Amino acid sequence: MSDAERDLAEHSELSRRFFLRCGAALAASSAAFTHAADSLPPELAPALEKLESYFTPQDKFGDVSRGTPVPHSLPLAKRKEAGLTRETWRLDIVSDPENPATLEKQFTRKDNTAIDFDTLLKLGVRNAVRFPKVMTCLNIGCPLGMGIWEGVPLRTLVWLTRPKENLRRVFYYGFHNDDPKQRFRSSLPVGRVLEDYDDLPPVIVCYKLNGEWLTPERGAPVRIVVPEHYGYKSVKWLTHVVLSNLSHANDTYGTQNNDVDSPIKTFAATLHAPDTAKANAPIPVTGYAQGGISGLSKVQVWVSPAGKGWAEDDPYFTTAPWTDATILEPPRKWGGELPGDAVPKDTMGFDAAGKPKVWPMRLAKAHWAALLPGLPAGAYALRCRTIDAKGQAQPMPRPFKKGGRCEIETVKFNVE
Ligand SMILES: Nc1nc2c(c(=O)[nH]1)N[C@H]1C(S)=C(S)[C@@H](COP(=O)(O)O)O[C@H]1N2
Ligand SMILES: [Mo]
Repeated sequence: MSDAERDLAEHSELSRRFFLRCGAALAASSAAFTHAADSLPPELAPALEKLESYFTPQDKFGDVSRGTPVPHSLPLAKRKEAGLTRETWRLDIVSDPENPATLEKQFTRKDNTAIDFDTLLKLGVRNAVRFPKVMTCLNIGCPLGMGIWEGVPLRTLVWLTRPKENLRRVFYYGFHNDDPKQRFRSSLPVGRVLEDYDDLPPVIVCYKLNGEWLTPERGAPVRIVVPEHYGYKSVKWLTHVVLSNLSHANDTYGTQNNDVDSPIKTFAATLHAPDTAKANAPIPVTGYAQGGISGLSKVQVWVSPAGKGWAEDDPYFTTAPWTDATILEPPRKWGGELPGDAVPKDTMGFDAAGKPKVWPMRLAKAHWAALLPGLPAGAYALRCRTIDAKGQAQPMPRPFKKGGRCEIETVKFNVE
């Protein structure tokens, strides 16, 4: 089995279905980018019309949820009983019995003091935030979806316990059929929960996506969302927050050889690339780039004759004749089933008119296009890569797969 196959096999049947849907979502998309791309060569128009929408409708997200059965597949009566509806949801916030933090107060179902959904929404009146973020699984090469996530900063809930000392880590988990073996846990240093350094949005206890309540599949009624991290930190069907004096990460994902301290990487991939192209006619190509923690400044492409090797001491093709693709402007239509197709008021990173303050956005997707010059008949390899905002070419500075997929994509095609 190849590494890619093994990764795939590690995931559920659901993720296999997701891969099939990746292509389907593209075919079903609307011409969101045509206006913004008016200045591009007309040969690109048909490919631009087929681009996916910028934001992803909740039910078009990829799903890699664990659980037998997966919690969102439970019938409504069961979900009610499990606290997976807005009316029945309860959140315990407790000290870790094994590494106790010193708290003045704890909130538990047992004592009938657990936080309910109304209380969460009341805290949201003054504290709620929303921000755009791409949801990507560390183990999968293509993002699961792009959304605007809304909720209450996790620290607002942490402060309710009036912590005094011995608090170094916050971990949290969600409903998994009351089976400790199925529990999916993630964690953060308390410093990250309490403070938003490097201009990051807060870690949130999230209840809305793209302006609507979370759907069961996206983690309803409440999930964690961590802006700068891969999906495994954003635990769904949240039931427990545990305040701990542990000094290191204790994520479920860490037990599977993943690097759980690596934030989202910058990388590019194609969406529309040719299987076969006509000789000596320009070739339209489109794709997306994920802006990681180090931002995104450029997307580049390079076509070379297939099968020809490259210098062994240059595994990342740094000396190849790459050329710049065009990063598309913000789309005319946002998609994602946003009410009125408008970015909700006060979304972080957007101005009062609902326009992004900077573009491309960090920790988000952008789309790109390139018109490759005509080629003589033959077999070719198309590659694309990003340059991040610090000038680092993909896959550097963190090329390791278990810190987030970012290998340079290769698409083979023929010219006839
Ligand atoms: N409770 C729970 N939360 C979870 C998971 C899970 O299996 N159970 N999977 C995680 C992983 S590995 C990813 S990549 C994201 C995916 O989020 P999405 O389903 O909204 O796309 O959810 C995360 N949250
Ligand atoms: Mo994941």
